[in-house]
This record gives sequence, structure tokens and C-alpha cells, in this order.
Amino acid sequence: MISSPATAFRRSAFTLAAVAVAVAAPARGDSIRAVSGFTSVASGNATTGNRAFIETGFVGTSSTLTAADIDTFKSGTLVNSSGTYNWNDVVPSDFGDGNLYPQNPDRGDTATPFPSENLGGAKLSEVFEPKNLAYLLDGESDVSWTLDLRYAPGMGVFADGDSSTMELFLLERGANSILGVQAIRTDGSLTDAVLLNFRTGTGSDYGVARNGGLTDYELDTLEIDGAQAVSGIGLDLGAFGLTAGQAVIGYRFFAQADTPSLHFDGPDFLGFVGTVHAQAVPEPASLALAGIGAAGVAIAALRRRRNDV
Ligand SMILES: [Ca+2]
Ligand SMILES: [Ca+2]
Ligand SMILES: [Ca+2]
Ligand SMILES: [Ca+2]
Repeated sequence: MISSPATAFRRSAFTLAAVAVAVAAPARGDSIRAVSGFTSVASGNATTGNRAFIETGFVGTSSTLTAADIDTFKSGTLVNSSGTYNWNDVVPSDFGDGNLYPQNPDRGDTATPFPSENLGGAKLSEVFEPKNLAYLLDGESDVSWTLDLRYAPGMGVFADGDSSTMELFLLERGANSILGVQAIRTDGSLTDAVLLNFRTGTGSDYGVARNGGLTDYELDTLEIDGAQAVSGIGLDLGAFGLTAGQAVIGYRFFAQADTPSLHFDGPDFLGFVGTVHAQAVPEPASLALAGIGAAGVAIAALRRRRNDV
């Protein structure tokens, strides 16, 4: 149970171990599912070219998500040891295997270059808006970072209380890393953290269940010299402790430097994030006004009752 990985995780390896145990609560296990039957289509080279999502299922449920079900995020912020980057800031990258930058924009070797590559990097908007399965943020295992992705202002996704339907799914290049996720509530507060282990198969690593399911493709990017498998994990919002009708306006993704007790192993975070379509959600301000209004009515009723006596 943490409210801010940036502060909570800074403390010690002991904190990390405690988080790993806390998020392994079995009650939420069926809210986290490996992708299955994942299909996509390449244009150009199969492992290095542009690729588009078609459809995926999830292990243990018949629910699926197709390309038509998928929305994109409209804003976000990356914070890493190089700096803080908003949606249309250029995040630096060497576009090679130099590991000069933590969590740097990367792409399939022959995929369409990012518009800002001539500026020495790529914008978050360029990585996350095109829905290209060959775009990603390449991670390193010795760094910490947080990435917030948000829906358009006033928009969000509601928890449906149904763990068989996935509201979000994520992909990781390599099927060899752990990624932290928190949901952002309408008032901006963060839920408990969930740790996702993109390694496939049974068992666990550092107390984090293996939840990855292989997609139908391998990806070879500028950062690496050969193709690696891409794995995916779906989430029902119940994984964050949210109940039916509660809304989120985005998510915080994070990784930390590896410690003896927990190896994030530098998640390579795919720019394609599958999220169901956002809907209008109550603004915190109107919620607060509604609360004040309800309190006012209650006080008035109390006064009336007192006056009646
Ligand atoms: Ca890198
Ligand atoms: Ca659901
Ligand atoms: Ca990886
Ligand atoms: Ca390569």
C-alpha cells in the first residue's frame, strides 16, 4: 500500500519488499490476466516494421478487445533521471544501443521515424498516439521513472465490478520485466500500486505472479540487435481496489532501480496501451459542490427538526 512510488520507494529495499507482498493479495488475482489469442498485422518487415493491433482475448475469460474498442491517451508526463517531460516535450534518445538515456523513446528498426527524431528524441504524444505496436519507451534496469498517462480533461473510465472484462492492457518488449501501475482517481489521488510481471508461465519472481501472455509478434528495435518476444497483461479496474461506478482519469506507470529483493529489470513499455473508450466523468469540483450541497440539505433538515421540537 503506497500513495507515491517516487517517495515510498526511495526509502529502502525493505519498502520494496513490503510493496511486493502487499500487492500480491490473492483477492485481486482474477483482475489481472494474461493476453491470449493476440493478433496484429505488420506493414513491412515482421519484426522491425510498423504494426497495428487487431484483437486480443484474455486467459480465463471469453471477453475480447478489438481495435475499435481501443482509445488513446491525450496527455501525460514522464519523470526520469534526465528530467520531466510533458506530452509535447521531446524526450531525449540516442536511438541506438548506447543506453545513454533512461526510458528513452525507441522504435522498430524499419518503423516510421518519430517526427522529432531530428531533434534528438521523440514526444510522448508521438510514442503513444499513433497506436503503433513498434513504438515504445526503452527501459534500463538501474533507473527509476514514473509515467502518467491521462484521458482528455473531464473524461475517464469507470470500474464495472466485473473482473472478466478488462479495462486496460499493457505490452512489454522482452517478456522479462516487472512494471508498477496505479490508477489516478478523479480527484487526482492515486490508488494502491499493482506490480505486473510480464514474464510468462507459472510461478512468481520476487513474490510477483507471472502474468504475461505472449502476443503474436517479436520486436527488434534500434536499442537492441535482435528480435524479442512481446508479452501482454490485461487489468480489470478492480485490481486497483476500485468498485463498480468509481472512475479513473488516467494511470501512473513506474519502475525502480533493481534491488536484491525486487528486480523490475527495466520494463520496455510499449507505446500501444490498450484502454477502453473514455466517457465523461464527474469533475472533482462538481463532486465537491454536490457534497457541500448535500451537507447543506442535511443541516437544513436538522434545523427544521430542531425547530419542530
Ligand atoms: Ca535505453
Ligand atoms: Ca471489468
Ligand atoms: Ca524488457
Ligand atoms: Ca535492432
